[in-house]
Amino acid sequence: MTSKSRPAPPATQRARHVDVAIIGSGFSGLGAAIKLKKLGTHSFIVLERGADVGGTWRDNTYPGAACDVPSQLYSFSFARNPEWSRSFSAQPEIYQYLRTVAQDADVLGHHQFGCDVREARWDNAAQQWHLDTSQGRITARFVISGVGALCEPALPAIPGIEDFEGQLFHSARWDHSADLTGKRVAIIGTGASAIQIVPAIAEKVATLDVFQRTAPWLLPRFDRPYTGLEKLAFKKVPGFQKAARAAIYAARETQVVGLAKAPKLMLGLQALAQGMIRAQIRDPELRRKVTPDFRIGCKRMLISNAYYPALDRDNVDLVTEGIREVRPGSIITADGTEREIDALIVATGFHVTDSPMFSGIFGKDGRSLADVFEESGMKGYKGTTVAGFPNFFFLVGPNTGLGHTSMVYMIESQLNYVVDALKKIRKNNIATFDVLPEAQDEFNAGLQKNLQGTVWMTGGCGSWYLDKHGNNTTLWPGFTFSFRNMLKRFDQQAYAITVMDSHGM
Ligand code: N01
Repeated sequence: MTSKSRPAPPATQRARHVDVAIIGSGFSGLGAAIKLKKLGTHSFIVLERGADVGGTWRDNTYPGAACDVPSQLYSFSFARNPEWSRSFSAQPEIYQYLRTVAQDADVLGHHQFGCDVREARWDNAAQQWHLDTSQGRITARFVISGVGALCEPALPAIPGIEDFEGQLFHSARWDHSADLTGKRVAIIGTGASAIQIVPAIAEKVATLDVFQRTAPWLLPRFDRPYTGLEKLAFKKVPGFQKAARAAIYAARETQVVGLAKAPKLMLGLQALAQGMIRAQIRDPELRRKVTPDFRIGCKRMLISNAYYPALDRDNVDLVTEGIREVRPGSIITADGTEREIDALIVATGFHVTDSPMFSGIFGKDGRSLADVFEESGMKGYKGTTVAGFPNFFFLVGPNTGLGHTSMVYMIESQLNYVVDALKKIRKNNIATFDVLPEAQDEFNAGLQKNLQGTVWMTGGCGSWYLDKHGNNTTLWPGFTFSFRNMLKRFDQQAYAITVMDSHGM
């Protein structure tokens, strides 16, 4: 398709045209850019609202931020990084890794930073996407969403919170100008972010009130620095790092059996977690409060050796009373107790199944992803395409999340599918593809069947894995290698296809 085939808009309004517009430059968007660069057949641009690559690893700079997936798995297979300093990397190292990968792959020149995509709209007539961005209009034959699932911080709707006069910020937007030393601090939430923040700040603050709505299950964190010998072996011994990676991958993958196939097998892990509570907490009342009332694995299992000891400190209080309101200098709990504070950290997670990004993407019927998901739930085909949204790839789309291993593996599987699709599209002169609703429905029926009986559905908890109807629209319920196999090839027969006419339209 060329710009000659359409009436040209006035020069002042002319949009820049590319074959592929990638939105976001975290692991998924960056991975897409690298694959497209390697493919070498499509012009592309990466639209990134931040000032750098890195996504969540650029944005989440809170004290203690680190990965709970082993470093060996939390890296691209094509950039394994023999330099990891520890078995579980901290945020600065992962961020730097992504920057280095972007540089080495020479894709930074394709990035438009500080570019906020406000709207993406499919144009049936022109068979392309129109993107309205903070830096002007762009048209693209294909859009790859790489915005990720954990990019839009969710703020709690607590009465009075907007009138709080102290320092207030979300864990994913840490205010580094705020010095918490000697301050009375409160943190709302006890998820993966909070359990890293609490031990990192407990020593320096005067008091720390940790507001817990639901106690999480915690397991030990087997983190350690790599020895010089290991690093040398990663770098110099052919196949060593690959083998280490494969062994960790296999060990992690076995967890699927307990999580998805036979949740009772998770009881052993639960016993380990209970033992950790007994070993690390002296106060019986605190032990009771931190013991979850649901089956392990139902919500994300957290790993930390430092969280319980931090809670056990004299200046830290775990508050399990609900929050009634926030006042300019305090929090009032449901029982009427007032807790005076200087700073409030909200570690309350992200908009996952209700991302604001969904309301800015409009498909072929003029309906937004938000409208479509509102009506039928967050559904896609193989987690990567959505019926009614032609020429659109959704990385980290519906039901691609994991509770046990690395998302990078899932992202790379999706990228295989995208690359194969782009090759076939080119070879077969395809103008548009749109997944058939019946193929999508059949896929989701199978998926939801597989989710029945899993710990995420039967474990007795609510979590961000579930949407407001109680459906699990975020997690992949099987082995990750089955996901990879499923996405090996772009299955054209599942799509409504149009081919280019003689004018390239
Ligand atoms: O967010 P969360 P997160 N009043 O949604 C509570 C990834 N991650 O930022 O459980 C009171 O898990 C909420 O309570 P409840 C990882 O995938 C990875 O911690 O809903 N409390 C919960 O305790 C993770 O799953 C790493 O009852 C409220 C907490 O806030 C995802 O990010 C590190 C509330 C939110 O927990 C999100 O983790 C960090 C309210 N109104 C994060 N609203 C790695 O290591 C919410 N809560 C890779």
